[in-house]
Amino acid sequence: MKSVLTTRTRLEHFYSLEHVIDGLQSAKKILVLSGAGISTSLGIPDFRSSQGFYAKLEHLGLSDPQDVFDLGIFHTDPTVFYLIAHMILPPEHSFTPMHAFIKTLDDKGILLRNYTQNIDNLESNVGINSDRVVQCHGSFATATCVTCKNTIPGHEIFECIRNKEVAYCTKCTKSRLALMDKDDAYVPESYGVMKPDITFFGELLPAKFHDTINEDLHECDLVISVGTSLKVAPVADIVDKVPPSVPQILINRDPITHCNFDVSLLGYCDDVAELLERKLGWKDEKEKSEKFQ
Ligand code: CNA
Repeated sequence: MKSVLTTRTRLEHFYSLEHVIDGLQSAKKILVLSGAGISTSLGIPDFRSSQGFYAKLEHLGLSDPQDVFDLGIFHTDPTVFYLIAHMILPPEHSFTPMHAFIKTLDDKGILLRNYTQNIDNLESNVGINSDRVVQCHGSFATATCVTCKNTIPGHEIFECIRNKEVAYCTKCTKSRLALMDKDDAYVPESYGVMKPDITFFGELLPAKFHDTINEDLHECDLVISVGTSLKVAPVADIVDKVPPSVPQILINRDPITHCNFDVSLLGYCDDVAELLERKLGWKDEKEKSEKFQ
């Protein structure tokens, strides 16, 4: 395993891996902040790594790779999004060992909430209780027509995404064609276009985020940030709002220097998940229960 254990002492909650294990054993309300790094082992690129999505977009000549997720640009030219969305299309039934670790926290009744910045909906694939998950940037689970607001299951537009074709609303087809037939009618580029319900730049975060975050910050007794560069607000701001008495752990491939964690477990998060499950005895528990099933 490539993992390195580094500790940056904030309030001296943790010094070593053993302290992390003790912390996990005694915690009752764990808040998990997750990001793209927990899904990269399934081949979904993250955004900011050297092999990440933004690096892959350089050839498109966009002034800013974030333009792909800009609401204004989507409305004027939805092809920008539909040309590249296949690169981050989630697998429909998979999840990673780190997702399974978070699900174990839920099964043990010690997951207060998983605030995920991911849009791949893998929290649902692994079966984390939906009440315990806040998909802060929405997800591919559903898609909505920008014109008539008809919402459909996200997988219904996956074929268009794979074919790099714009997906249109079936309910709006008639009116769109009728408009296009009129010589002098202005038909907006996004008329009847289906937009996956992921939060674009320029859109509000889902209400659930605002409904739960303040109380969760008050209640949590341990925070784990995992697979995230913590560069996108407001999720990135959560770590600064955690009460100083609450210990914070980072699990990430790259160090994060702009936030204060009590301990950073640096390495591939699936390896760290496995290490923690082994040290906590959860791996043995799982194997035993599988044997008796
Ligand atoms: P980011 O800024 O790309 O950062 C990812 C972080 O994960 C980096 O610090 C990496 O070091 C780390 N990392 C990458 N692979 C691993 C690994 N195997 N183990 C441990 N750490 C790893 O992504 P953020 O999530 O911080 O940024 C928020 C964006 C990313 C949100 O708006 C998401 O919608 C968006 N995003 C989501 C997905 C997805 O849903 N899977 C994919 C790509 C981007």
